Amino acid sequence: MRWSSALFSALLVAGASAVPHHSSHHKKPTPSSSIAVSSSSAVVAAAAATVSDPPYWLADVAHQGVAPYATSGYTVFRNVKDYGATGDGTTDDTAAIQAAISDGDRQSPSSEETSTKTPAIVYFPAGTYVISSPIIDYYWTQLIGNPNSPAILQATSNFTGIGLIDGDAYQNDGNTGWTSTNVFYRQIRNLVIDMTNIPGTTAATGIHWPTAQATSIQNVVIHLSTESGTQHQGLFIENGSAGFIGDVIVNGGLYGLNVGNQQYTFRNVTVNNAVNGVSQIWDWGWTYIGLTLNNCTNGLVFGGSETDAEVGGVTILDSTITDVDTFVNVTWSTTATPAGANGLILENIVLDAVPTAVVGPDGVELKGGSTTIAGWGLGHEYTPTGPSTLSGTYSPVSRPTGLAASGSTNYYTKPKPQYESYTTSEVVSVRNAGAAGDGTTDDTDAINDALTKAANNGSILFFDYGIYLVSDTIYVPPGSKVVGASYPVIAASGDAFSDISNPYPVVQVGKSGDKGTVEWSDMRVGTIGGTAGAILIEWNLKGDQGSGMWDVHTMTGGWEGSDLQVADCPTTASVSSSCEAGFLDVYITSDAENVYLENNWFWTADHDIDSADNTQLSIYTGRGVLVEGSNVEMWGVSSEHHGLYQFQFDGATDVVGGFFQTETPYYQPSPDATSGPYTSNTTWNDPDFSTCLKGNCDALGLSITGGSSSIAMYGVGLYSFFDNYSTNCSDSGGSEDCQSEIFRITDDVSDLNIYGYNTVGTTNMITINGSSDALYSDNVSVFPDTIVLFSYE
Ligand SMILES: *[C@@H]1O[C@H](CO)[C@@H](O)[C@H](O)[C@H]1NC(C)=O
Ligand SMILES: *[C@@H]1O[C@H](CO)[C@@H](O)[C@H](O)[C@H]1NC(C)=O
Ligand SMILES: *[C@@H]1O[C@H](CO)[C@@H](O)[C@H](O)[C@H]1NC(C)=O
Ligand SMILES: *[C@@H]1O[C@H](CO)[C@@H](O)[C@H](O)[C@H]1NC(C)=O
Ligand SMILES: *[C@@H]1O[C@H](CO)[C@@H](O)[C@H](O)[C@H]1NC(C)=O
Ligand SMILES: *[C@@H]1O[C@H](CO)[C@@H](O)[C@H](O)[C@H]1NC(C)=O
Ligand SMILES: *[C@@H]1O[C@H](CO)[C@@H](O)[C@H](O)[C@H]1NC(C)=O
Ligand SMILES: *[C@@H]1O[C@H](CO)[C@@H](O)[C@H](O)[C@H]1NC(C)=O
Ligand SMILES: *[C@@H]1O[C@H](CO)[C@@H](O)[C@H](O)[C@H]1NC(C)=O
Ligand SMILES: *[C@@H]1O[C@H](CO)[C@@H](O)[C@H](O)[C@H]1NC(C)=O
Ligand SMILES: CC(=O)N[C@H]1CO[C@H](CO)[C@@H](O)[C@@H]1O
Repeated sequence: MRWSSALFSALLVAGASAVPHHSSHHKKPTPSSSIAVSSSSAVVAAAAATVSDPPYWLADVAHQGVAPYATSGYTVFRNVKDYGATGDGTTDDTAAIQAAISDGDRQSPSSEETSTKTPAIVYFPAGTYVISSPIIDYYWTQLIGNPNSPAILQATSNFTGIGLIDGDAYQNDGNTGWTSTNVFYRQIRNLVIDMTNIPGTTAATGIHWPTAQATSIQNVVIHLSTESGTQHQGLFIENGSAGFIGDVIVNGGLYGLNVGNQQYTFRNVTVNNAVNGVSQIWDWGWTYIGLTLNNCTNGLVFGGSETDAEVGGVTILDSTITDVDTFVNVTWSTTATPAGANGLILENIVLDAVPTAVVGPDGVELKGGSTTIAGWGLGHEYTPTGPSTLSGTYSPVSRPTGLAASGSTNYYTKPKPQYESYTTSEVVSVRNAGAAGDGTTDDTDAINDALTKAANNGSILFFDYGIYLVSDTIYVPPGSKVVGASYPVIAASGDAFSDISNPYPVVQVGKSGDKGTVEWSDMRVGTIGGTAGAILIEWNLKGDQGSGMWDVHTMTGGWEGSDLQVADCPTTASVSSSCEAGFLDVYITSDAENVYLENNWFWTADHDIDSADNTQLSIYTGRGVLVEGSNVEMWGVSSEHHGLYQFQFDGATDVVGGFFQTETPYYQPSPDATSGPYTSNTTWNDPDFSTCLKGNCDALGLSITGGSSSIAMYGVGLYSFFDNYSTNCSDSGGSEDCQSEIFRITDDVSDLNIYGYNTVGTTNMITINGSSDALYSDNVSVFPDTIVLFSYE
């Protein structure tokens, strides 16, 4: 996430005069060229009558969140009506909403400061809120409406600015307030954004969202002008390292989505009646699952050009395209440069009245019609018959029944549960159950007791915001529904977790043999001080389909109260046990079945969020995510800065997911994966680093071993930016030798398919049984190196 080299050759910014022009070969309309306000085209909606706010437990429960490191009396939960917003459809509520967001000692984009100390939920009761200028989002903020009657945020006809909600506002110096790749822990959900009062000829943006990991937009509808010549756009993302967006609908506009970012996972996003469904400005990789485009002129259009690619790759699966002239317009051609860029994967796509499926500089690449695309792609492929160029059909994997949606050819997916029909009597507050959440009191017993009681009577166990210190394992029994307010943290501390030779779980979801369902959302698990033996999340549950974690993250170090900050673990210090803070982040054991992960970021801090300048630090953890179980889905999952590997699949079966994103620790190879503090242990089937390919022996991004079978990954990015804190090895046009290898297959792995595979700073892209299978230099792409399809039988 923190990556600060100026490496993009071109990015474009459209939609508001406030934004300076970046040099760009994309020509997008700007207000100066397109303002032509026509009152006849402005549809001014009649003022909505004030609507009552139906019950919603999250709004109706007692609000007892405590942020231990904020100023005293700091309020976590803010109802915009308590700050004077009316939601009456006529009063301008902009200032009142902004007051609700900014109240307290919070970090605004103009401060350029990041902070874990001042979390907030800003709640919008049902109603229509008139908005005349952008709502400026602050750090660590969740903007949440009522799922039973989502609030409408309605732009005035003379609204100006980039985004009715601006997630990272441009400042006077021409830059966004925060470095987009450091914008973590944000959420927008259950809102309707209505831009239709703004004349179509005026550029307008629903949400401006240049963000990074652990961010999401869910259950949001954006209405844009459908007038001829409309200049509206729904989502505008020009930068960042994200992230997840799901269950979003955009109606109208020049662009439904105008988006560029290192990587993203979009699940169940619909664009209706736009000129361009998706403008893919730039990316390294991107996963769309469940994309629906209806009645658009162009479906998805690649940025860049045949001679100057901007798109590394796009993977689209389980999608439905209807009444669209051209589904995908690529910049790929047989002679396009760089040769490895412009990857495209289309799998299980239903076309209805789509004359052209794929077009590019060479003309029509795939005809359309009313048909289903089983599997089709463009780019470099590596299959058991060797490397070649894919430009046509491929045989899609046969999907395991355990991963299929019932009665459908699609993969099973499940939005984050919001329990919208629950009443407050079905919610148990962990604070009421005796937990203090103050970062110092031992809350182990109170939490364990509350979990058992809530699971026994079917209640939600609600974690009001807090830092919940635990000294022993938290056991989450079958039947649990656990929800946090603005990502409270369960933080492991003490002797039980400190022995590197006796790894010990912090949160244990089910014990061996437990069956049932667990749903867990909007929380973090972390550690305090030296906790070399901590397994942050251990999942043993033999679950029902739909058991899982949504927006549950690990955060090891880099936050106030963790005792793992800059003063504790500076990059200049030698390795010491006080900065060894995790044995393994997530362990999905061989007992586990049916585990659904969506939007999870398993992070060992590379910098201190609560330091003034996001100062880098060196915290040592062993392993990222170890999967031994079966029927595992992972949509939008990142694992970063663990010493031995980020993801290992060991004897795992029937796994699907994407986008998988990783980063190697910045301190490596000083020390590297052979020299600790965590070293390869055969008990844990760790990768054997005695056999590294020549060059740096750094942590693997992805290891697949131990007889794993039936694994399909739709979008993977394994990044190694640093070598002993220098980016020289990954700089654009550089040597790509931060490490020698990053993805290993060992043992009798079978039925492995990887689509849209990217690496950064790595000489050998794939290692099979100790031999290199693919060199970066053969697959040079935009910034990363890209292989569009890798299959291994
Ligand atoms: C995008 O973000 C990167 C990394 O944070 C930064 O270096 C770059 O300047 C940004 N680009 C623009 C156009 O803002
Ligand atoms: C926007 O229009 C409203 C009424 O339609 C008016 O009160 C307000 O002054 C206008 N704002 C600007 C900035 O022109
Ligand atoms: C997709 O999102 C819409 C709301 O935007 C929701 O009604 C629908 O159930 C979702 N579909 C799936 C498959 O999750
Ligand atoms: C298709 O989209 C256009 C432009 O937004 C709109 O005018 C038209 O009504 C839409 N057609 C249908 C059938 O919805
Ligand atoms: C595809 O995009 C190119 C470049 O923007 C454009 O010139 C061409 O007309 C587009 N093709 C179609 C069929 O829309
Ligand atoms: C469930 O148990 C908790 C804790 O004992 C109690 O506070 C709550 O009222 C119970 N809820 C129901 C619906 O029985
Ligand atoms: C390997 O792991 C086991 C079990 O966690 C532990 O007992 C043993 O000490 C470890 N070995 C080394 C060399 O760290
Ligand atoms: C890593 O960088 C530091 C600071 O530049 C330097 O002192 C150290 O020798 C380097 N280590 C290695 C192994 O190159
Ligand atoms: C990185 O490259 C720059 C420019 O070539 C050079 O000055 C610097 O010493 C290099 N840093 C390291 C750590 O090699
Ligand atoms: C890798 O080794 C395994 C045995 O451990 C073997 O089954 C497999 O065929 C080998 N793969 C290749 C490509 O050599
Ligand atoms: C497998 C494959 O297509 N390799 C190509 C990689 O890119 C170089 C140029 O960048 C080509 O020469 C290779 O043929």
